[in-house]
Amino acid sequence: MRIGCPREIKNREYRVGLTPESAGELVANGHDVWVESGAGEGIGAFDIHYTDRGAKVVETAEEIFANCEMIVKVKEPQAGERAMLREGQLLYTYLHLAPDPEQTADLVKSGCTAIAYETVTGSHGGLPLLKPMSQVAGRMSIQAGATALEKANGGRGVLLGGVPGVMPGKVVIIGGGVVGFNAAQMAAGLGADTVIMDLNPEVLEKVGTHFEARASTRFASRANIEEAVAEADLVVGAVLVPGAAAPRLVTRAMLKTMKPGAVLVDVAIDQGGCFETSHATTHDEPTYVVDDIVHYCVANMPGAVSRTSTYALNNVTLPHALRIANLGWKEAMRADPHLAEGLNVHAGKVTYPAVASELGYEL
Ligand code: PYR
Repeated sequence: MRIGCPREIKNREYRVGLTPESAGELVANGHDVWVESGAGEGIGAFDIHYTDRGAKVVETAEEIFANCEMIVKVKEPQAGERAMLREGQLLYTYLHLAPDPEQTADLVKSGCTAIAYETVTGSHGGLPLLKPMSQVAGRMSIQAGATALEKANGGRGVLLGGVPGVMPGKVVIIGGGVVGFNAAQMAAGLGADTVIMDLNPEVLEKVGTHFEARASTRFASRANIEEAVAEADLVVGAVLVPGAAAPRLVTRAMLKTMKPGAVLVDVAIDQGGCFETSHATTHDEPTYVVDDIVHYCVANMPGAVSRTSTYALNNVTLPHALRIANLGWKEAMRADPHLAEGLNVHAGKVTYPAVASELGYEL
């Protein structure tokens, strides 16, 4: 199979779909790998690193989209990339279609077969192709929030860990899954007063047992969220309903009860965001203020730590990429129903139930 890896073009997206090592693994399995010149520069991988591993470097994304059977990326295809997708072409990347009707319509129109990393499931449960980026984003949410809390950045001038004689900041993390757990590790590690909220008693028990006295847990009822948010210096939105739009758990009315200069970091923004006042921002302009509350809603947080993120991502995407390339996507999905869960669009139809119901497509 000929596999193509274009340069990512989303704002400040420095990750790349294939590391040189992954490209080399595909080549060793008998496949042709075409990489756009400069695609790996954001992780310190140059064209020579790819050619050394047997990949071919081409000058433009157009050549890749025109000639490759499978396109491996990181972020959802941007409008210009979507216009180059062809009938029968395989797209393997993050998509986040539920909150993105335009992208969905373009993929349907293109006739391509689109596999979304974020809906592939795992034999031990969970979403293994989303997990490493959730770990990265969860960990980053605390450093992003800590920066936004600095007075010069619009925040209330609070140091999360405090200092001897001065109380630490209060971090409220809504969602105790992978993002929330990793956020809590960083917040508790800094010495912040950390609260993890979730609706699932088993999740509360698991995080409670893990963190013991270093963080507290609280049931995420509406009343409890209202109370916790009003006391917080930093709120991290870490909820996920697989493949579907995130529920809006913090309303605009709640902002009025918060401390001026407090910060919201919405890690669920890829799925539409879990704060009513969230809208996606970029690494160039990561924050905006609503009702005196600083919002950080960067949709591709892991892109900023591109090297760590790309290697973590390739660890989980490469095994499936190899199987798809070796067996063809249909056989690979027959052999592995967890991979089949990744199919979001095929031959002009939306195939993922949560996306179809969110956007009004027939399955
Ligand atoms: C990202 O890491 O950017 C995702 O879309 C999960």
